[in-house]
Order: sequence, then C-alpha cells, then structure tokens
Amino acid sequence: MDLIYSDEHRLQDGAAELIDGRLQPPVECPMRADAIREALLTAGIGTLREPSEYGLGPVLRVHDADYVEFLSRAWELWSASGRTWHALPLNWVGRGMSPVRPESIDGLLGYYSFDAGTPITPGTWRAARAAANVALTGATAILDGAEGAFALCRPPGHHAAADCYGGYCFLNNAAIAAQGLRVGAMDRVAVLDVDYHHGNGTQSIFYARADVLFVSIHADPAHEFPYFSGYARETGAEAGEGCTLNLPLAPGTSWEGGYRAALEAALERLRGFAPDGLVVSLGVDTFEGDPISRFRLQAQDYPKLGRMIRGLGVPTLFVMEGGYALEALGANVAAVLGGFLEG
Ligand code: SP5
Ligand code: ZN
Repeated sequence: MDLIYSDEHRLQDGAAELIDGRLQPPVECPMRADAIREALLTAGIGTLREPSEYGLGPVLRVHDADYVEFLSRAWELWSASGRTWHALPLNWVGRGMSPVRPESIDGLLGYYSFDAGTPITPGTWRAARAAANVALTGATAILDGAEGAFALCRPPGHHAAADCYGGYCFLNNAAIAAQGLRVGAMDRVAVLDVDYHHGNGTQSIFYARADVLFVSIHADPAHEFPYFSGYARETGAEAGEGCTLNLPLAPGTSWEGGYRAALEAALERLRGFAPDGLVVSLGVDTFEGDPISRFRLQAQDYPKLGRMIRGLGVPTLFVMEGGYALEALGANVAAVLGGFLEG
C-alpha cells in the first residue's frame, strides 16, 4: 500500500510544551515520523510516496477562513512583536468574559487555541500544510481504488477544530481527508478514531452532519485530556443526531479488559452505517509504554486492531495521529498496518 510521507514534517520542531505544570521538550517531535517511516520500510509494509499539492481549497472546506489566515500569519505576527522564541498561548476566554476576537497576537493565540501544549514555530504553517497534503494524497489513493493507504501525517490533526488548534494539532488532517472522500464522490464516509485521546476537533467538524459518521474509542475525558469533549452523551446534533458515537474507557484499560469489546461495538456501528470509505485516525498512544497515556495495549494487540478494521471490507485511509513511546512507536504502527494487510 502507499505510505505517504513528506520531509516537511521536520519544520514543526517545538522547543517546549507546557505539561503537568512544567515546560518540557515536546513529546510530539520530528523523531516520531522518522521512527515510523523506518519501521514501515523495514517491515516491507508498502512504498513511500511524496504528497501532491492540493492548495488551500480542501483545507477551507473544513476550517474557517479567518482561522486559516491566522495560522498562516501567526509566526509573522509573533516575531513582529519582538519575540525570537516559539509562541504559546497564555490565556483563554473564561465564563462571563467576552468571546470576541482580539487584535494583538497574544490575544489571537488564546482566541484560536485550547491548550498550551502546542507551540507555533517559524515552520509550523508549512509543516501543517504538508501534513494536510499527505492526508489528501492518501484520500486520492482510496478514491482511485486502493483498499488501504497510510498517511504519515505530522503534526497530527484530530484535536484541531474548524477554528481552533491544540493537542499538538493545527489542521485536521483526518477531517480534511474525509471531506476529500465526500467531494470525490463517496456519499457516506466514516471516521474511526482510535487515538488514546478523544478527537474533539473531528467530532465538532462533523457533529451536525449525517453524511459523516464519527466513532471514537478513547480515555474517559472525565480523567484525561481533552477533558471537555468525548463523553458518551455526545451523540451528534441536528441532522447529525446519532452520527457520533463515543466509547470512553477507564484509564488502565487493556485489550481484553475492555478495549476489544469497545472496538467490536465501534465496528458494529460502522457496519450499520455502511460507509463507502473509512478514515482511521490512528494513534498508538494506547500502548502500555506510552509516556503520557494510561491504556495498556501491548505490541501483540496492534495486528488484531488492523485485522478487525480490515474485516469491515471498506476502503480505508489510515491517518497518523498520536503515539509517543519512541522506541515502540514504529513497530506498533507497522503492526496495525501489517494486520490490516493480512486480514
Ligand atoms: C495527537 C495527540 O495525541 N495529542 C495529545 C495531546 C495531549 N497533551 C496533553 C497531555 C496531558 C497528559 N497529562 C498526563 C498526566 C499524568 N502525567
Ligand atoms: Zn493522542
């Protein structure tokens, strides 16, 4: 299968994220994509391909124009304000305050974000655009008849909403690809999000739509990031009522201790929807050794995940999201795709 990859991911290389009350080296770092690429080539999973350039049209079908304009200019505005270091937001709108768009870059960073873990650097916009092109190139492979493809996106995307960044995400690669499948003549598209964290951005983008089903298995937001999205009671709105399914699991969940059953429930809902195409937001931060997460999936569980997804028999684009255990990351991604190919 096609493995779509761009070196431009290296342009997102933040100095620090705020995590656990401390500024730390970002876990979302360039070595992640290098490790995944190397492991896939070593395992003989597929062929590396460069992305094509799709321009901003497909991005603007998912993200608001003012947000895209902000992202494209944020570094320029930040550096013009005299800072020579990377940008992190410091404050957000609170209850009782005015949710209006401020003018200064410091205000805009808070207005368009939801966390302080996602640094904006000189190369952020180019890296984010490249990742969207990687996802769109994968979507094109699926529209051209491939049964599977892998978009090695970095930075990841599933936390980015129509007008908001955070969780290491700027542009929602999976949503852009899913919308690309819709525009490319698939009437019904599903997104299965198996990253450890809830894909709040993808959910919100498709929340009121009946043509894109969003199903997610993730750590219970009562106890985990992003905290304010991903509860089972969130089931969609308006025309999209019933087209969102959240399956939150307790921290500490293992494959047999709840994950497999949740995946079976997710697959049953996906079968009921009968999509023409599937986008899998693939995070392997469900791994027991992940440094910021608390599920207990093991290496031998990832081929089963890939095989069960293949069992749907739906053309599938895997879009890379999280996974931070650098020593196991590549092997775990290769295991999912290997299971899919065998399945
Ligand atoms: C794409 C993706 O996986 N983004 C995840 C962003 C998560 N960032 C915040 C993580 C907070 C972790 N808190 C750990 C508490 C126990 N040490
Ligand atoms: Zn994650």
